[in-house]
Amino acid sequence: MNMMSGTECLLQMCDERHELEDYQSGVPRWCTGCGDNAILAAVQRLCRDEALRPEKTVFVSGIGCSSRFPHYMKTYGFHGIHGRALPVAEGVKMSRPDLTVFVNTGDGDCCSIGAAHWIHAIRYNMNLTVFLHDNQIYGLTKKQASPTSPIGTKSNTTPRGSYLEALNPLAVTLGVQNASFVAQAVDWVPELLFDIVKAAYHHKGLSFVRIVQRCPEWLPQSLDPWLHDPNRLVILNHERGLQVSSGLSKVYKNQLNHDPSDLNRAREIASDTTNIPVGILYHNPEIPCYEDLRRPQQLRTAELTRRGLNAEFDKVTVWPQQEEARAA
Ligand SMILES: Cc1ncc(C[n+]2csc(CCOP(=O)(O)OP(=O)(O)O)c2C)c(N)n1
Ligand code: SF4
Ligand SMILES: [Mg+2]
Repeated sequence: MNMMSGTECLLQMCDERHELEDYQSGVPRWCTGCGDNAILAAVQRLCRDEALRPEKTVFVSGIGCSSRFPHYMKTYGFHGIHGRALPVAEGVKMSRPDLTVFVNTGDGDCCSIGAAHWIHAIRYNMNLTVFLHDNQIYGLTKKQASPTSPIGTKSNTTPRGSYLEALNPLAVTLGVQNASFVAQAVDWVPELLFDIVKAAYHHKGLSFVRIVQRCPEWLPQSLDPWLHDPNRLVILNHERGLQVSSGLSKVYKNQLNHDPSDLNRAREIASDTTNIPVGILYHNPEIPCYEDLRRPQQLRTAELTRRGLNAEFDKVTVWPQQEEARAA
């Protein structure tokens, strides 16, 4: 048996205890009051509380203000291309199922250019934690309407106001086969944001969390009706979902006892566009993850990769004997 010395044991304990600073990298360049700051704080706290090993943790993003997220995490990260965060994350998870993989994507990134990847990622249900930073606008490129912009939004691409009802990311996700965890948070209630992020992390399968996020630069007042009236947030509580603290319950009194295993009720709740439902809409831990179906319990070792590559090269290699045989 491999016995650890006292010093080794102590070193390992120190190694497993992490502080917030162990996950913080650089100074975020987001605007003051941008909801992305609150999301970053919640996720860094999660990493600290769960003692995630930075070298075993990956943040993958697309392009956008929100997609700068991996730069601010002292973990592995991949700031990808617009709309392609999910397939990159799936590739990482497929070849390294031992890593914890998070995805940060914007409403343009996920629901517009990346919409096809979004649908299929839900169906594949790989073990990823996905945060949709939904500020209802293209922030980085300076105010173009996105699919989730409310009808009438004036922007550079819709100067007379957008004509279509906003796409509902919760309803879309809940409509796809194999959706296994769907939740909604708002950036301005940090306690609930953290609880939802934590529940998403603990789900095995694709956790989809839409976070309603403020963009004070381009849509400064758009969320004011919900921000200034706590009763317009419907807090979903349940013994199998979130348990809201008594302190928070004094402020957010509009609460709904919702069993997150009830898909039809989750769909009804998702369709409420007057209020913002906050909490876990749907949770089904029984749906298998694609990586487990494809390669149960098998880690991609260096030897396996070498064998696979050699087999591929062999298919196209022309050996000297074959050349000679062909010439004869
Ligand atoms: C293929 C491609 N098309 C367009 C762009 C330009 N572009 C960069 S970010 C972005 C939209 C970002 O909006 P969103 O995903 O909502 O993120 P936010 O900035 O709001 O966080 C666009 C259109 C690009 N980089 N690549
Ligand atoms: S433009 Fe909007 S989304 Fe981008 S950093 Fe500023 S407030 Fe945040
Ligand atoms: Mg956006």
